[in-house]
Amino acid sequence: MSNSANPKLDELAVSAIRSTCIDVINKANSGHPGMALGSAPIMYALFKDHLISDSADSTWINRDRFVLSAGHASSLLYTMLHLCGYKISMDDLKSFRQLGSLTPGHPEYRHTDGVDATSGPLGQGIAQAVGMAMAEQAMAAQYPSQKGLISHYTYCLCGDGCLQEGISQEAISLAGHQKLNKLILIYDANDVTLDGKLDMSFSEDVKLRFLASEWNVREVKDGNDVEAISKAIDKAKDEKGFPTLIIVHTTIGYGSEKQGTNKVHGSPLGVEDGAHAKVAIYHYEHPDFYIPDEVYKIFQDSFVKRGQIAHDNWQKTFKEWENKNPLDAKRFLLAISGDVSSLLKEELPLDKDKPEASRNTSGRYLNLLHKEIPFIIGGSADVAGSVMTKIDGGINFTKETRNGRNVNFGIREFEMASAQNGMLLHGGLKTYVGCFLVFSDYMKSAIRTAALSKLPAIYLFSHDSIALGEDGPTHQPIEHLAMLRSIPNVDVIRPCDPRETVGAWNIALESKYTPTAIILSRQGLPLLANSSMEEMKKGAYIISKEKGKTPDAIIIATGSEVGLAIKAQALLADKNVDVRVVSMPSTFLFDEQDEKYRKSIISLKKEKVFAVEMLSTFGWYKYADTVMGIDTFGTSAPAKDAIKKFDFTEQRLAKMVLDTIK
Ligand SMILES: Cc1ncc(C[n+]2csc(CCOP(=O)(O)OP(=O)(O)O)c2C)c(N)n1
Repeated sequence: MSNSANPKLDELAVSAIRSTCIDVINKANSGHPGMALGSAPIMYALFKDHLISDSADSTWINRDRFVLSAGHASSLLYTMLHLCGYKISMDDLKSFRQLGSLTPGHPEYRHTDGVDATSGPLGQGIAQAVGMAMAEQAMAAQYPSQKGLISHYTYCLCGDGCLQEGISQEAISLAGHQKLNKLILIYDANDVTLDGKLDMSFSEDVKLRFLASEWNVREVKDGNDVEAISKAIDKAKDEKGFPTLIIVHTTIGYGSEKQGTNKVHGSPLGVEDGAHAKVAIYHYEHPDFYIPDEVYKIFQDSFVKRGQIAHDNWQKTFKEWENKNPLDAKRFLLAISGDVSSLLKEELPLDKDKPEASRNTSGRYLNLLHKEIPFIIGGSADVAGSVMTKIDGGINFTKETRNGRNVNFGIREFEMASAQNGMLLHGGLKTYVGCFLVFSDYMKSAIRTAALSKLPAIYLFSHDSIALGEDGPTHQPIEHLAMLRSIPNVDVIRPCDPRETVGAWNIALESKYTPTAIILSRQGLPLLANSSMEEMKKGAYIISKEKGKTPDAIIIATGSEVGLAIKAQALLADKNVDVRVVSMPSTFLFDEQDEKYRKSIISLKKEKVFAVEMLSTFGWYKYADTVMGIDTFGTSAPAKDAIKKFDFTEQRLAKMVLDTIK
């Protein structure tokens, strides 16, 4: 319930928050005061009256989640976290946006205590919040023996910019369809963006749009009315059937002489305007960076106390439940730890006489994993039957069956990847998402956010080259591996056979801070004699050794091209050229090895090193002077004809080696 019983105190607190934001941004001479000043009453109402979280333990699994989708209003979030007792001191606020500070330009998960999600790329915060709300429902259903073990709200604050981004529509459409009634999105509607008035580029009826997407919509006319905002949140919490949007009409840069205009969106107010806003508008006559004790006390008596009590009660419930259900509790703690290594027991049978597409091996292994890991959940963007993310006899995750672990994300790749981020930010689940490699472009920014947030996301990307055939160049990936490999902290693994495919999955499952993209073929791959799950952990290894002491040349290959390289090796042997073939499923892991290991695998000068991959050559020149790849778009034809057109044969590779080393 709202407890905005003392309007005078509310006013003082909101003024203190606004004044601190002005000071923080003025001192940094950088930042975005517009939304911070406009939506201060929203954050005040939310943190004081509603949000349940323990600032003494910001990782408590059953806390309410809060995502500032409009990450540029970070000064406001940091100020709130400071007031609520998180590990952000006044000195941290004073070093806003400075090198090495705890208060970077936009909120960064794992960097600042209390920040539940990295945000700043507009729209992605909403998309991640949807994933968090899904995770809450999924986890709650996974432990039916204790009602309320997981039961919390997910709040998100967005601006006009977030709702203009296409990703927001994917996100709200999925949330509405999934009836995520514990998701509450608050919209700071100030009708101004960076370049000017919103109506220059946006005229849709947001309310109708959300209603059409199966949301409940509330509206607060006066963004300074703390009580009205708080009451709207109360009502949203009571909503049983749908997620809720609360539109709050605010004034950008409230208090500034430039309020209501884009001039206050992203420039500091400066000393004069700042002082005027504080004194004349907020009636707040205190030195810079001063917050009165009564304001701290408001948060001590509300947010802090409420969070501590809730956390203590939860711990008591957990202990009692643990005593009665030790096995369930063990699973719960394991799920939260994210460490599944003890669960990976069974081995997948691999057939040495029958080639198998790596997407199929992946699908078979995933089915096994679903049996072994009760908290693994995932799905695809409507290509489950093609990427093999279908679980035989699996239950779909729906409003009626929240225990389902098959997620139908719909054809919403960007949201799918962002929702996975949200699920991982929430914790307690192992996740994977899948689509065709060529559409990884749609997910790029979410993958980048996962990598930056150090989330162990798993992407299954199938149809990994022109060898997918008939669908043609729109569906044939070329530059995509180069793109994925270029993102820092993303492990791209392209397995060469069924064994490496299982190995890739295990690496992905054991990763704690790195997203993994597993690149899967549509065509069959034979089980290669010397492929190794153990060796591939080093990113690259010798899969087919030279005959003599030192090879004449080294061929590095990935995925389906490893088999091709081994065939070329045989052709070259007939010509008395002694070749080593290196399988390099992961350039990321290989680059992490020490120099001694790297030199033991690639032991020749670059002139004698060749790389082969049926995609862009971009990036391979780091290891090899000669690269056989494809730097144009593909073609629509049966796979064998497409491959023939690009002359992707062992004969060409052998000739390339022979011509070069002669
Ligand atoms: C994807 C993305 N595009 C562009 C930006 C740059 N940007 C930051 S804030 C902003 C305007 C946002 O407008 P609004 O949400 O109304 O925020 P307000 O002006 O109220 O602060 C833009 C374009 C961004 N952060 N993310």
